[in-house]
Amino acid sequence: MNNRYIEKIENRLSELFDIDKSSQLLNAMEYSVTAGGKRFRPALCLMANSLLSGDNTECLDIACAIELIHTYSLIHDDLPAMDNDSLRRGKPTSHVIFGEAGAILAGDALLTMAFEIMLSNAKKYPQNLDNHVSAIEYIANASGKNGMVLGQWDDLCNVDNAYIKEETLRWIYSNKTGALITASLLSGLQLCCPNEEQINAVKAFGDDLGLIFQLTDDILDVVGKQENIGKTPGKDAIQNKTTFVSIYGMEKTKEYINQLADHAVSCIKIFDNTQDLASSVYFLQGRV
Ligand code: GRG
Repeated sequence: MNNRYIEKIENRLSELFDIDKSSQLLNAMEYSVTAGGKRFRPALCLMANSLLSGDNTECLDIACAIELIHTYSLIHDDLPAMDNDSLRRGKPTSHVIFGEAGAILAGDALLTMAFEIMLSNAKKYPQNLDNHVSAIEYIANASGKNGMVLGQWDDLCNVDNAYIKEETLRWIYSNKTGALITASLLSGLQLCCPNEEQINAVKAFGDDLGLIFQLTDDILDVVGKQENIGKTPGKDAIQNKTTFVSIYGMEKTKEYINQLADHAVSCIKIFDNTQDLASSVYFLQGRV
């Protein structure tokens, strides 16, 4: 992953939390945001923006808002009512530190803050307002009942179900994980007023990348070490979940990742400067 993007994201996230934290709520929000995520989704947003624009200034708050949404989803996913985990990003999970109610509220407030930031940012660019609205729409659609929350819902129905069909699994993955990854890319691109061909190319790339992301996550759940993945490994087996690895085995899953990776990179050939996006694919491949 390109450090140039990560640095911009980290600096802006620090600025966004450089506010009065007399309320413990703000501390709880900041705790999870600064706990050390890879910043994969916001980096994708800036990389897609860079396909058609040299300067990410207009896009940076959208990228950071995506990271806040992603962080809220991790806080809620770790709750006892969901995945019930006590480790995330190598640190105790939010509810371990702030209690269950505290973690729920920190997640709620991060989700809302994301939209506050994107709307305030949009107002700074009245000449490009329509594209900002479309970018926010991509993110809203991918985060809620048409995307991540729906995927999480269906995924919870997959607990203790070792025999779900591949088709159902793909549906869960594309909503739970893929939707926000694709929306991260499309929102960044959208600010540059892309044509239909460019949108379709980035969407196809995002759909492959989202699946690669989830498949590598499935593999890491089996072979990853807690100190490297920052969370408890082996959860899928404990919860008796169907995954690609449980259906096809490790080697076939890796082969499929490589096929998807080749296809993803070929989808964006219509752009001149695809090194950064291609490197995001290689980064995921290199994790397993
Ligand atoms: C609770 C609404 C709600 C949604 C939860 C994110 C999610 C949906 C579930 C997390 C479970 C999981 C392991 C999903 C697979 C993909 C994923 C989101 C992994 C974590 O993302 P990374 O690896 O984490 O980008 P960092 O910490 O680096 O940001």
